[in-house]
Amino acid sequence: MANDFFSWMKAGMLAFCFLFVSSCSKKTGLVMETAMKFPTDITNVTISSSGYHSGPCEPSICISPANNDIILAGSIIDNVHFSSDGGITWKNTRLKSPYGVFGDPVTLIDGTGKMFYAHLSNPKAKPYNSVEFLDRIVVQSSMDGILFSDGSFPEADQVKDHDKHWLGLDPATNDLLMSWTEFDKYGSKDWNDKSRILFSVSRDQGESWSKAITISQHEGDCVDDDYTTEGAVPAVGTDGTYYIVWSVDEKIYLDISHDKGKTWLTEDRLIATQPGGWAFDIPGISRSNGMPVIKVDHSKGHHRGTIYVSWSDQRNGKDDTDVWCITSKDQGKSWSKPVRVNDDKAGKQQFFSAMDVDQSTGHVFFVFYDRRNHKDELTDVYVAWSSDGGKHFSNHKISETPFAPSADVFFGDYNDISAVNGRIRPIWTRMDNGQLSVLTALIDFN
Ligand SMILES: [Ca+2]
Ligand SMILES: [Ca+2]
Ligand SMILES: [Ca+2]
Ligand SMILES: [Ca+2]
Repeated sequence: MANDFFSWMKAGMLAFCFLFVSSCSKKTGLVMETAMKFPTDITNVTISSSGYHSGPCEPSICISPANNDIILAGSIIDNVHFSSDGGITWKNTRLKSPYGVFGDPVTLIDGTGKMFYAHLSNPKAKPYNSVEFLDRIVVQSSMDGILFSDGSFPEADQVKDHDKHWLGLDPATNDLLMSWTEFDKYGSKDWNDKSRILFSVSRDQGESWSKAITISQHEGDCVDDDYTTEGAVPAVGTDGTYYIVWSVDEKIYLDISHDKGKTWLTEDRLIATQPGGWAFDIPGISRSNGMPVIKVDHSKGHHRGTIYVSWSDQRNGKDDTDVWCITSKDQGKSWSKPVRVNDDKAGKQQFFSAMDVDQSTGHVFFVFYDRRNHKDELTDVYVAWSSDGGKHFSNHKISETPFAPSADVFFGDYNDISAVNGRIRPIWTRMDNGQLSVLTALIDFN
């Protein structure tokens, strides 16, 4: 959503372990659990920090599937964070584009190592005050993480507003999928102004984009709240099926395309409820979203083909936000009941969740803020891990120290996590004495 920024084991070793585990686990399912242990020696790395009451937040991160030492991250409003040593050191630059760079950073690296940074537009540099503001979703590309193209985009449109995109990759073709929300008028409280989900695909590594099409059936409002059709995320199945999930009206919907995005379901599939909606209040946080994430297991592991959808909500009460995960093993036809990802007792806040699947193993990783250890607004960061297809989740505190956010400081809308070949890199925002920073943790299964 638009940012209220101004107003307020190394691969070889892992493959060996995986082969060992998968041959053993045919005899007993317990072997996989004991053979791989969550790393205990975890270091936090500060990627970037800046001035009082403003600074980097809302981070996105992606490890290159082509070279696990290469990592591209972004944070608002226009920050690029690049590492070539697996996240130990970072080079921070500012992204520029003739179309403007206005937050909602989404980074992705394809199978050839080409990097993408998608963001909101602001061509006239007049946020909220020009018809060009939010006229397109811009995708800038780079081969080195430093020099970026001006950007490509589905056709611009100065009548509507385009916001809250996510990218997905088809690992078989390197096609780039994008889904986002089209607002008739961003922020409008007029019920005649509607919101809907759009889709476009690039089949030439981000050089050009197909004409955007509307895929959602039920329109939402334009308030940028629970009844706004928002939080669309695309993913590709092992058979090339396209999937997109989003949230509206306290429900999570799935859309499916069997023809590479040309046509979609004419009735979107309701796959879960989200009591309280995707927008909710967390004490000490300026605003909080629990929008869904979708990932598919493309590994050769036991759970290959499983589709995972995760989100957070307040079904257990306003003081007890939880992270949820559902799975489908039949191409999205049927879904499991929601499983609670955080494993603490009831009554504490878990929020700002993100998820990724390590395609070398099919293991699923989540990152979220967690207040289970505190009676106040002190906040830790946890990573949860499932190696059994989303039935059980182990939880691990990965922040070295807790922090306390402040509701008068814009904290962004999300955190992120990337998992490739046993290398897990969450990214999150923290605050110390009014100063915002984004951090990662070095989590390596080796
Ligand atoms: Ca945002
Ligand atoms: Ca549809
Ligand atoms: Ca709500
Ligand atoms: Ca909770």
